[in-house]
Amino acid sequence: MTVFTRRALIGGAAAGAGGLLAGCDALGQNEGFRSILFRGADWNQWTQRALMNRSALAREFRPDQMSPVFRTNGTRNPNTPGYNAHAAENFASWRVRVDGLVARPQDFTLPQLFSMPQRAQITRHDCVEGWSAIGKWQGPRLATLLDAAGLSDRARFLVFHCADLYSGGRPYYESIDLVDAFHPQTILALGLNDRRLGVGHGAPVRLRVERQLGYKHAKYVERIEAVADLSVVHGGKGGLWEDIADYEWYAGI
Ligand SMILES: Nc1nc2c(c(=O)[nH]1)N[C@H]1C(S)=C(S)[C@@H](COP(=O)(O)O)O[C@H]1N2
Ligand SMILES: [Mo]
Repeated sequence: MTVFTRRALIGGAAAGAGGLLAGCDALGQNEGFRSILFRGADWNQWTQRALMNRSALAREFRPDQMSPVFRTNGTRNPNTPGYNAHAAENFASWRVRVDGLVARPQDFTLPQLFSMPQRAQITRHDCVEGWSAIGKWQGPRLATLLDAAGLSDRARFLVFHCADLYSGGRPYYESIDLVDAFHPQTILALGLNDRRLGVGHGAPVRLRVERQLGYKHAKYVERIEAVADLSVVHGGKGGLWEDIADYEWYAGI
């Protein structure tokens, strides 16, 4: 399949409105404008989807463009007894369970995840709290696990259940649709900047879903559940922040 960049797609598909859209695309590179564009009432999800080819790759950067420091945000250490026990043995018995609407529910060990074909990508992480960082992420594609587990044709979303708890004992969780799940840059990252993922960044495994804002990139992933409908999971809006703080479920960038 040919993958077009967003710029090429817009340039080709909307030649008549070229000036306007070219200007839009340039503005789209600007952080402030982008957050207005993608959260504003005039530009709903339909407009975003119409303008963007969702299989296009997120921009990848050169090694010399990597941020000297990659911030941590949200939970920096789950600090539960269970997580601390895993950390104490360097996550040797951590498992990622894949279940729900799959033919072969199963647990993946870290050695299994490391032995799958790995993808490495230098991308920019954009957090809604107003910071960005460029880092190199490495790990197997989510698609590899989903193929091994045999995703049911009733599955529509993947829910990522995390090891950290927020106030009231709410676990962090997030979800994505199948377009993002099978996107070539969607990986379960085991490494950041050529090292094993640290606790602050979601050790031992976190999602990278490069066409989405930071909060979609679930850290401390211990279970991936395939579902037909998000309304049955926790508060029903597909993620912790969606449930408790009205964040958009679709956070495409
Ligand atoms: N499990 C879990 N995943 C999470 C969060 C969190 O608090 N818990 N925070 C999210 C937010 S808002 C951001 S910006 C990124 C931060 O990733 P980093 O700490 O590696 O920079 O993780 C996301 N994934
Ligand atoms: Mo964030």
